[in-house]
Amino acid sequence: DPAEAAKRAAAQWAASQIEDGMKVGLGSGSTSALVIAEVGRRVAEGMKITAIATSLRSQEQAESLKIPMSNFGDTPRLDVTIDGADEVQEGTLHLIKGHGGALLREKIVAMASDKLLIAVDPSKLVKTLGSVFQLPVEIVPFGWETTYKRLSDLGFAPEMRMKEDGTPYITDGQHYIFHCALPSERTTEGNAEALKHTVGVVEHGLFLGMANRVVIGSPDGIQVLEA
Ligand code: DER
Repeated sequence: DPAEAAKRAAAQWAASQIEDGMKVGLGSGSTSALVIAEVGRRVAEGMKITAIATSLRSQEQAESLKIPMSNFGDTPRLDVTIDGADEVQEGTLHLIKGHGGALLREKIVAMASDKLLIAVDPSKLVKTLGSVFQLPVEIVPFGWETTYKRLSDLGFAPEMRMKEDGTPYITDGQHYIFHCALPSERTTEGNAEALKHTVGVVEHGLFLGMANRVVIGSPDGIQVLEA
């Protein structure tokens, strides 16, 4: 499967950027799972790192691989976080993240990191954000109907993310996720601001100006984009 090979190439290169003694943020999603597997292999060979995960699922995978885990009480800053993305905008390296449901912890961990390295397959590169994916937005469950209305009135056309059983998806942080459109009447930054200032919104999946490097895997190698 060429997409799998591309993800694997990106993940392995990203994991190779980790140096002994580093404090590392571990991302969420299928590409990050390949990164964590590679990090686990290197830890088994003697690499010394401490890590903080961006989701319970990534935490469980890392612990199963005996990757030493820490927390922000003991480790307030990280040297690098390696994560995936749903969309990477060519040129700006702005990201849409969150389709793995982990955007809140991903953004908190990314903000505590000196460097953010994103590993993707080529399908994630877009010219305009929102062209392939809608934007995930994390919402407080209490009064979600009122937040839904506020976001609708702002043109975001929110849709509740549901589980197979027909109940709302619940994040690690015990919140809901709305999938939103990006109204063209505002700039990307304008939409990010409007979301952040909407009561009931916890966080959104626009990671603007946060990625330092993006590694794009392909079946015959990798390409690295620098911010
Ligand atoms: O939720 C996220 O931002 C994750 O990084 C995820 O969406 C990336 O997806 P992947 O499974 O294609 O790596």
